[in-house]
Formats: sequence, structure tokens, C-alpha cells
Amino acid sequence: MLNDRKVSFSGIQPSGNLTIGNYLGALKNFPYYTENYKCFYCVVDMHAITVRQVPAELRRRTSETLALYIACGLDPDKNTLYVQSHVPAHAELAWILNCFTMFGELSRMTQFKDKSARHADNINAGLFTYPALMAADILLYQTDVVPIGADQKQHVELTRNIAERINQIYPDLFTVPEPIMPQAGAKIMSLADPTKKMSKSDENENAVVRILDDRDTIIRKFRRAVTDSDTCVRFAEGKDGINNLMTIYAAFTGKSMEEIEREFEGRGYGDFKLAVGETCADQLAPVQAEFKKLCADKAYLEAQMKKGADEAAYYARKTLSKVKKKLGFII
Ligand code: AQP
Repeated sequence: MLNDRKVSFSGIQPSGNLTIGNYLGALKNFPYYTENYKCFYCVVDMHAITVRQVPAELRRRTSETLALYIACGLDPDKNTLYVQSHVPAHAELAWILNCFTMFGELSRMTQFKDKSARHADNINAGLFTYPALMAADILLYQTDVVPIGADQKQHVELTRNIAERINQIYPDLFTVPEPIMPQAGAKIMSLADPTKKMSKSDENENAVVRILDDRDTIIRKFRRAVTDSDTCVRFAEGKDGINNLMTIYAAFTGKSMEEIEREFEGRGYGDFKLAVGETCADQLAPVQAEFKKLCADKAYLEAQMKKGADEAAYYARKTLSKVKKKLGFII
């Protein structure tokens, strides 16, 4: 809570061009909290460098991610939208939380295991301690809810454990946050390998649909999506590809699996894939148009980025000072 208002915090890494996984699992759900919560939505560039980035691309994607936040309906006058590295308190608190986070806990994180397998030549300490920085992101704002996709649930649970551990020593220092996941779309799978999560850093372009892909590309990618040799659109075990497409369709339309099965009864996969592609393209079109407008006005974006950083820094400093005082630092 901050000033008697509940707090929503979430972040997205500018580690690639955002996908419909990031959109359906996280971004699309952020505006829901705007009216009733104090909202902080951050572009977490410091997390992105746990994997090597090309500096010019990181810079471009950081601004573009902030623009996408606004294009997806986050009003910068009602939400604090900012870039993580602009608020040094994130790094400061992360160091402190590292000293309350156990080696064993970090070793169990699925994302660390996955990413170290994918980047075997660069298993750096940042990749390992990433969850302590994420805990700092969240705890700095006395966050109540963290809207996220399913893959980040384990990190929010670790954040809760860290907060509870510290609160046992220094009572009421942190609000203990709740992860919130959407009913449909919490885990969108790759179109090329539906047993694997869709990830923005996937090198196979056919595996991911990006928020900014044009209509033809979106429809083509869905048409190529891996399915199975059956022909019936139904949600069932062993039909990972179709289950994923049905989940995407459900998340965009709000329809239930039963409704989708009825809608496509007696029609083949071709019809269904086209409908998913068209629906996705239709829903992303207004976001893309807004994004284009925003990117044409660099001065506006820079001003919003600066305003967001100032607002976030104000609240972050308050928590950080409280933490430092409790720990015995001279402030
Ligand atoms: N496939 C997904 N389905 C649903 N939600 C997803 N999210 C990510 N992928 C999916 C959610 O998007 C938010 C931002 O994620 P992130 O940028 O912090 O990093 P990530 O979870 O590691 O996402 P990516 O796309 O897989 O990035 P890379 O390729 O860089 O690792 C989170 O709320 C996440 O749950």
C-alpha cells in the first residue's frame, strides 16, 4: 500500500520485440488496475543485460517498450511508466536483498536453469541473482499485486519468501505481494514447438507472433503453426498445438473452450488457423496504429520517460531509506 492505495507493479524486459505471449500474459492486463491502484509499470532494462544485448538495439527496444505500454492503454498521467535503470534504488535494494536470498533458492529457479542451458557460454552471476533484482523491483513500491504470466510466478513466490523472511527480523518493512495471472493466456506456447513457451528472444521467427508484426505476417505465422494429424478443433491431451491456438483465440475473444469447439465443429484446421490469425491481427491493429503515432513524437516519449522516472524514484527512495535505517546504515 502507498498512501492508502493498493499498488500494482509489473515489468517487461526489452530483450527482444514483444510477443503476443507478453501481451496476453501481462501487458493487456496492466490497464485493469489503473483506476483503483497506484500503478508502476517498468521497462526492466537491467534484467535484459543478463543476456548479451546489442547496445543500439537495447536502447531502441527500451523506448519502444515504453511506447507500447502507452499504446496498450496505459495513460502516463494515471500510471507511473518508467525505465528501471533510471531509478538507481532498484540496484541498491537488489544488493541488500541478495544478502537475504539463499543460494539454494536461486539454484531452484526454472528460468535460471533454462537460460543457463540456452546461454551456456555466459552463465553470469546476474543471471543467477536475477530474482533478487526482481524482488527489489516489486518490494520497492510496497506492491500488493503483480500481474504476470505463469513463467514469472516462481519469481514472485521467491519475492514473497524474501519479504516474509525480512519482515520476521524487521516487522512490517515490506508489503508481501500477490502474483495475478490471467485466466486465459498465462502461458502462450511457441507456434513451432508447442511444448515450449513463446519467448521474444526465440531465434525462430515462425515460433513467435510479435505485437508489431503486420497483418499478413501474423496470418502467415498462424497458418504455419505446428498442429497434429487430427482434423477436429477440440481441447484435449496430446493436442498441444491446437490447445495453444485455442488458448490464444480464447484470450483474444473471451470465448470458452466449449464455445470455440462448437464454433469450429465440422470445419478443418485451415479455417480455424485463419480465424485465430485474423482475430489476433484485428485486435493488435489499434495498438499498432497508436504505437506508430507515439514513435513519431520522440520528445513526448522522452518527457514521459523522465516524468515516470522522477515519480518512481520518489516512492523508491522512501522505501530504500526505511530499509537502510532498519539495517543500521547511517543515512
Ligand atoms: N509465452 C508467454 N505467455 C504468457 N506470458 C508470458 N510472458 C512472457 N512470455 C509469456 C510474460 O510477459 C511478461 C514479461 O516477461 P519478461 O520480459 O520479464 O521476460 P520473460 O518472462 O522471460 O519473457 P520472454 O518473452 O520469454 O523473454 P526472453 O525471451 O527475453 O526470456 C512477464 O509477466 C511474463 O510472465
